[in-house]
Amino acid sequence: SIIEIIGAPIEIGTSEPGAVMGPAALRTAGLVRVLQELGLTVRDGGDLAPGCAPGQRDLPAIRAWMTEISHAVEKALDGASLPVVAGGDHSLSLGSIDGALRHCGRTSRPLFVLWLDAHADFNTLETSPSGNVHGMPLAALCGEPGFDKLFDGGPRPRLDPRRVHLFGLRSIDAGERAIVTQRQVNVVDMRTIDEFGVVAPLRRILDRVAAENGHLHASFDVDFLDPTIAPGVGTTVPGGATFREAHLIMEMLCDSGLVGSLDVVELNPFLDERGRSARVLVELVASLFGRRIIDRPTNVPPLE
Ligand code: DIR
Ligand code: MN
Ligand code: MN
Ligand code: MN
Repeated sequence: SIIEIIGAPIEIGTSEPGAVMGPAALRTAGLVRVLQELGLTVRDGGDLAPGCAPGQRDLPAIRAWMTEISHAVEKALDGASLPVVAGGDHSLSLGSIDGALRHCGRTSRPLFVLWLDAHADFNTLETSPSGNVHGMPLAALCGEPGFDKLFDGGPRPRLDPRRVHLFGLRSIDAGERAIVTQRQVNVVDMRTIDEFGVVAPLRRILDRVAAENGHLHASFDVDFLDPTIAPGVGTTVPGGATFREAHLIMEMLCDSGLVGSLDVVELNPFLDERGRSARVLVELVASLFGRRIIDRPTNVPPLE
């Protein structure tokens, strides 16, 4: 299918300026070119522009952005394209997942979310220590109370927290921790990855999505990666995924054929070191969309 790049230059959800430059840095690092080199058809419609001043961080601006992002993602999916939302801070997932939920509702497929992130992003306005919306999108999407003003009004689809898979978690606030547990959100934290690696836990998730014929939305926060390979993000947390772990995850996602939509979020070029993080992200996206060292039989059996 056609890959549709949707630029969402926002930093309304974070207190660290610079994420507005994310989409531009991803393009500069070759996001469109690497996908074209794989023989894929890429449509880059440029950046969304809902008409608020850049840097505007009030509620009407958030609502305008989320509505715009949601519509763009829904439209791409309805047209059988695969949307890649290039951010911009993680609040953009309020829009992208809302759009994916609307599409899935119409096609009666369950939506699963793979949240590759050091954080759970499950804070509510009450539990958030920072007040930053990029730490809240999953809580809002899953219907925790207090978020109605972030959305357009009108009925909105809810994300099932039991279909959310946090992956790479290593920083969680006390209040959101209680909610994550109570709502039965699935968690593959860094301890699990240290003990079992990425392959076994990810295979379980992918098997589940396949068994339920689900649409998988992958949301990739730069801080999932270790800061030594990706310093260009406002909230680095030590002990993140290595390049090889992240790369293997992308290859497994590619082999699964299950990813129907993707966010690439939180890249902050202002904090990056000479484009390093942007280039790593582009490499990873290329692997997700089929770049491989050499072709191999699908479903390579586990070495036992
Ligand atoms: C923190 C940081 N839990 C907060 N969250 C981030 O502000 O709610 N998410 N950085 O990616
Ligand atoms: Mn579809
Ligand atoms: Mn995040
Ligand atoms: Mn994060």
